[in-house]
Amino acid sequence: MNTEIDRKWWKESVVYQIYPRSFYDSNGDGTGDLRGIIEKIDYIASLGVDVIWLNPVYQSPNDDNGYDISDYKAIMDEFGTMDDWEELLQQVHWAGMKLIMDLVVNHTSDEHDWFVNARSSRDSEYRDYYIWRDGVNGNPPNDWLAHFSGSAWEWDEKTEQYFLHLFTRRQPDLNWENPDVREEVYKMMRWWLDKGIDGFRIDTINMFSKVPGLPPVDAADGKLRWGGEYFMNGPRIHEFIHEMNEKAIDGRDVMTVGECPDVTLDMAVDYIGPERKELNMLFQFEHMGVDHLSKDRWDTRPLDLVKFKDIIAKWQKDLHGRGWNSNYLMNHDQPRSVSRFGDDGKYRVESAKMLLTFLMTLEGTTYIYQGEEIGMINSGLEKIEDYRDVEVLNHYREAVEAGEDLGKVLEGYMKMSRDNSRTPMQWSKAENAGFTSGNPWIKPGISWREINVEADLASSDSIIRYFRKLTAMRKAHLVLIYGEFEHLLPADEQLFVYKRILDNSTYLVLLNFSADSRELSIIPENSELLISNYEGGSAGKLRAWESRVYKLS
Ligand code: ISL
Ligand code: CA
Repeated sequence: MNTEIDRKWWKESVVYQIYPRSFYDSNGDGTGDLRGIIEKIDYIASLGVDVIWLNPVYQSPNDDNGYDISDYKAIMDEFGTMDDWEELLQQVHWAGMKLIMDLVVNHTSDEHDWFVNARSSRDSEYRDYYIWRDGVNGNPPNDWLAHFSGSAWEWDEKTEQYFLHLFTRRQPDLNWENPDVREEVYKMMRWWLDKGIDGFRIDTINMFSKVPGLPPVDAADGKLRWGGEYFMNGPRIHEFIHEMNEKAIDGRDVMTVGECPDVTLDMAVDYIGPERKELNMLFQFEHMGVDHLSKDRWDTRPLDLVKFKDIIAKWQKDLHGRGWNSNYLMNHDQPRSVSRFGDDGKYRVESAKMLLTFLMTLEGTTYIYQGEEIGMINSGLEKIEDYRDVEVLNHYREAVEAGEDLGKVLEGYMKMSRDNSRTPMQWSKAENAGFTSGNPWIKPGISWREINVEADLASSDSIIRYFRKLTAMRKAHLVLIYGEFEHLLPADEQLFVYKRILDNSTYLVLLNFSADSRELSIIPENSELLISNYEGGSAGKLRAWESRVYKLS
């Protein structure tokens, strides 16, 4: 008897994430734009991906590269016009793909009309769209630390109150307790959906509901502290998301994926369990923490592979039948996956292919970030002048003030900063990686002359061609999408080995996460090798960063 599988297009999709500012510049002003994406649609479609996720393209003063939105219904001037966007949507659809938009509604820009109005007077009809409080003895209302340094509260001179901002001071938090705010958001979502988009990636969705009273973490010593427990997964969060689903999403054949830092597996089921009618999927961050000692982005340690495997296996097994995974190794907030989980030197090509094999053989929807298909490595920006990310710039200012060892600080940025993934997509060995004919808004990463789309396609060892095989393979073998995950050799410190099982079909995935070769004894004789990142067999041995997928039965 065959297991009933609940097939959905978004479960079978590979999502390709585009950071428009850095993808392709069509008019030589140094900034990527919508027409640039339109020019590259054939390339994207050729990869065999199904959905494009666009990072924010709305009007924004760009304090946080578009995550500070001043008009939800307008396109950022640098990126083009609404007509360009309409054309992009149409062309994506013509190419047989879908388009999802980034929805950023935990906060707006301080230049959004609502906020401009809200801060004009305590009596403004928009005052309650945001979160205002009096100070406490001349200090901010509580000790919460903002994500990108400093207090999460900003003093407003004119109306003499503080407003809350979990991110930069130019990203005031919306007050989700206010039903008018929620209605505005749902109305705006419907407006975009009516244009024919295929869903949303929803930014920081688990931060909408704050604990009433906004309690301090520890009022005693006046230090700033991480207040996550008071603004993540707050008391009304499920009510809000359920309502959002009901009022904007339900009844439409679209997908939603919510970004949820600090969500545990137990919590995840409440967000994505199908019967909950909240979200289809979420991005969890547990595996992004395995090379960290604390919540601090710069506080790193070597990758612990056993722990990494453990986390992945847990999400694979425990969500099976209860929710749907989102599998990713990087995005615009993370360093390059090859530099972080693979080998960005000698075995760059092998390890890039191995990591893609990993992403494409897990249960769940696969998310690939621009450049991952050519094994782009970290940017290698050595000077603070070369950085653009507000997170880095704020942190650096504090590090200077605190008299920290700036050499060390910069090393940290080279390893972990978000600009590692934000330098231009590397198209060719032409000046500026073929990204722009002008002056790029951020320098290309140091590797562009060797690592680029043109060079990759010219190579007999092409990662792109390997990735195309992976996308085709995944479509041809539903087991790779829906099959149950069985973890083998969990304590092995080099190999990640697992089976995928659906009814009578069993597949075996062998991944070498190291440069050392290893003898193998687990491959049955009559198995069929579906794909490997090495040419030519070596049956009894897994070579450096080798990956293989077998069909056992
Ligand atoms: O990157 C992170 C963990 O490594 C997160 O803490 C991240 O900052 C957080 O998940 C929120 O990210 C999102 O919202 C931010 C924006 O700067 C990010 O680019 C976006 O992905 C504020 O809108
Ligand atoms: Ca441009």
